[in-house]
Amino acid sequence: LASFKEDVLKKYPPKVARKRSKQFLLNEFQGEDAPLIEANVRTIPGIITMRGCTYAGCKGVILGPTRDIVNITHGPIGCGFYSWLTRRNQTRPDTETSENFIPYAFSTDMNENDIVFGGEKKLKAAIREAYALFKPKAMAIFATCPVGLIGDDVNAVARDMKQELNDQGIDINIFAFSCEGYKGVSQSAGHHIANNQIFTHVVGTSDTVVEGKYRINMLGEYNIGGDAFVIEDLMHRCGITINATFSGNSTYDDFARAHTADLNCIMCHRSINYVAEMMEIKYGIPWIKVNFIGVESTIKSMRKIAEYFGDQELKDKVEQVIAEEMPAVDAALKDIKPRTEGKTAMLFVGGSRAHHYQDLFREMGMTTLAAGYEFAHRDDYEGRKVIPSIKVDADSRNIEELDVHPDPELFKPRKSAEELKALDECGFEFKDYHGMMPDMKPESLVIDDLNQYEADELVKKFRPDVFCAGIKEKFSIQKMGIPMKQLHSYDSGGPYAGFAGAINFYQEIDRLVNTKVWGYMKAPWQKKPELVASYAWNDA
Ligand code: CFM
Ligand code: HCA
Repeated sequence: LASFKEDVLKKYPPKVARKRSKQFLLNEFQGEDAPLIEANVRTIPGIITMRGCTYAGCKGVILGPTRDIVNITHGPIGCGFYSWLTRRNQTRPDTETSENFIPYAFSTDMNENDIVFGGEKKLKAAIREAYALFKPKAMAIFATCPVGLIGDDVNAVARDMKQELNDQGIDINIFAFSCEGYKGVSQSAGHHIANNQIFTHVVGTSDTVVEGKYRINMLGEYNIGGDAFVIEDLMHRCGITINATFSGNSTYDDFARAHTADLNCIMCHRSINYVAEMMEIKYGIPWIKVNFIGVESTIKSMRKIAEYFGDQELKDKVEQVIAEEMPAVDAALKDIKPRTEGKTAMLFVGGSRAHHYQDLFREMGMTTLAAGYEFAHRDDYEGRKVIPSIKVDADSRNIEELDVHPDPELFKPRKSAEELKALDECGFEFKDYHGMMPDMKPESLVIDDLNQYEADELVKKFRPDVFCAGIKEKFSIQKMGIPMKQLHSYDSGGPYAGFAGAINFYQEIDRLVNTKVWGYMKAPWQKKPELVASYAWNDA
């Protein structure tokens, strides 16, 4: 593995090799002292990165899964089209007539004329038209690259249009996002821009309190392939109320009353951890890291939530639900493990799944040889303890940090000082995330912002039994005869969360790594040189 890094870097010009070298390491360390890895830095031009853009992170990832906000892309049609449902985020409206705009892609369809003469008028017309057709309670406007380049002011348009409609007696909230694709290093900047605006314009604006003894928010769970439905079912059976999810299967009203929950649970740390911090400061809601990918992690997370509330009744209920689920899990593992044990995987995904899914592979007896994130930050690799030492560069400064204070009316501590102390003494961890590297084997490879060339080299050299990444990697990997599983869209599979999801995953991976089809990838003449055709070319 160590020589692999050297071999790969040799192909780059010296300056590129020096930069890549800091994002590419052997996970050798003792205990919690993970080595420093460079992350959240710009991709070197010319490299075929796996990353997406800031607009994708804002519109596609954070706001995409909301069902009753009309999300209008101000830009050329491709931006709106390609961020529309490719992520397989699902939603379940309360009734057949409840608002659901997810099946629609709203866009101003900017063309050359708008680029030359400005697109603000067209955007205003689009907002009026969308209002007349759908009468939504909220609209969100997203800037794409050309909007920033020509200087259309989406925030001013949102303000003006909100005023115009409010003046007609219409109760509507309209807000905009300066999430031009180039604004940050990756999707991660888009998450931050989206979350800041939702926190500023929506959270805390409703005083509806949902009934329930144990009321939590689920942050960073986007209901890909129906994952949130599985988690909702588990929580419901335990007697836990999900007050708001950011943002899988969510509504505008869920966000508006998010400040009333008693605990924030973070699934995807990368895309939202700062919202939990801000909600704690402003409203007094503590937060914990959870993970519902993998059976052991699901159990740990359920017990952690129960421990936070502390009631024996809840703890018993959680144990009962776990006991109901485990026989099917044990039976599935007993079936598949003899075929998956000892096999190997590589995972290169976004900002949290490359870590979370290692748990599922471990349960199947499989080893992760190499893993990395597309756009996570150092804390997602090394743990939150490194946050104070992360350099603030020009790109990070480009993304606004909100100045948050306790809300004079809405701040309410959820636990007394004694209760917090008692939890602390039992080893209960608030606001912590240990990151990916401490969970990986010392001899594994960790590579940030993997690119096409490096992915090809990894596969050629180590021939893993399965390679997990996204659509851009899918076919080049499969053409090398290695099964490829998309861990973004789940291909057409899922859900993979919770117990039922884990069983799905075990069974799919078992089929994928054991099918004989990959052995047929070589054409007959590649295996038998005597079949190679020879051509005679006659110039005459
Ligand atoms: Fe979080 Fe996500 Fe991910 Fe992410 Fe994404 Fe995604 Fe992902 Mo694709 S929010 S960081 S920006 S878990 S869309 S649901 S699959 S890259 S690992
Ligand atoms: C995004 C969305 C994406 C892309 C997945 C992929 C997703 O980053 O814009 O490259 O296959 O999960 O849909 O991450």
